Amino acid sequence: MKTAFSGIQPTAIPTIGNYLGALRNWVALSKTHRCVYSVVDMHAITVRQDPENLRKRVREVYALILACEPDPENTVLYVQSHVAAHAELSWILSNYTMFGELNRMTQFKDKSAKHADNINAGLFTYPVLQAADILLYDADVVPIGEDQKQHLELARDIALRFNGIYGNVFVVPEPMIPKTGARIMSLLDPARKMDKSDPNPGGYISMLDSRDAVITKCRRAVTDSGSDVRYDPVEKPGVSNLMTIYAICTGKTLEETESDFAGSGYGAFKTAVGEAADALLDPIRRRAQTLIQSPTHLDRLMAREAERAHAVADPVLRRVREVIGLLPRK
Ligand code: ATP
Ligand code: LTN
Repeated sequence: MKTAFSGIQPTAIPTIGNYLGALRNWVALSKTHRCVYSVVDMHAITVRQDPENLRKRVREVYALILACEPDPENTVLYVQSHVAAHAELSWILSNYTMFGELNRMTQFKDKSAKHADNINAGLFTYPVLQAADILLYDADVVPIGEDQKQHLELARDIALRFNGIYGNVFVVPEPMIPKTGARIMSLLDPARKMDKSDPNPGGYISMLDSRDAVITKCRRAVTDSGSDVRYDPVEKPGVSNLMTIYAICTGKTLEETESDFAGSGYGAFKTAVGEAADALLDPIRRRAQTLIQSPTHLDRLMAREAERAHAVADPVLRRVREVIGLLPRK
């Protein structure tokens, strides 16, 4: 069985963008791969977090992933900071990553602009920790949205550089980016990606939004002038984004979506998008709400899963320590 690894930040409740771009594939891969999935709390602290809120979010995001029902036989789901090997490998790999490489990362540039008062070193070295996450589990494939492609390429470059010096220590991972849904755009600004940390909640559909909120947000989504429901991301980015959401939620093609709404106008179309999104999210939301009510159960699961993750990561870390010449730890 090949291995898949991916992570999600507990910065906010995941959105339908996170689901369609990434989580949906996490679940699909769990049928055919050994999967290791992580709530990456150490990545989340590159942006200032309220401690109480962070604890709450980690449990909520963990519950939401469980509620998406990846196959438990093949899946390890753990909290990143519970496995110390991530921090250690990240430090080691930072010595095999060039300043110029990190300086080209568009996520760093975007987040620096957004958090101009806190452009810290962790924000800069964030992709090194991400490379450590992936390489620690000998991952063959990494299911992600389009925005993470550049980080994955860097992780591959680091692995190849390291292997070039020390032999085949790391598996070089491949990204898995879906053909549709890899970049769901904001409902209020179709030029920007839908972001779970958007200060305006009207821009995203959270996976825990109520049915009413989902439908209202879709009805208020920015569309384009004209009235035909036609897929054209350049001329009609707002409508095309809603069509993508509708098509994936209902399992229809974009052509079928176009013909379903021929001549019906934007009003009816937007309501139908909201209903389709709600139908997809409703069972996940219900399961997640039940799990969130039992924090002690979640904490017990997290402890068990951290041990399982540690058992995979530790031999890889030992391999790395040995090839670079660190004396073994007794
Ligand atoms: P933040 O706003 O805190 O940076 P985010 O919404 O970008 O969060 P992440 O936790 O960074 O979410 O990403 C989790 C996964 O979801 C990643 O694989 C990422 O590529 C994917 N993803 C994020 N936003 C979108 C989107 N708008 N469309 C499709 N996939 C997305
Ligand atoms: N950087 C990613 C989250 C992330 C990740 C990973 C994704 C951290 N570690 C390892 C895939 C593999 C993000 O911002 N979406």
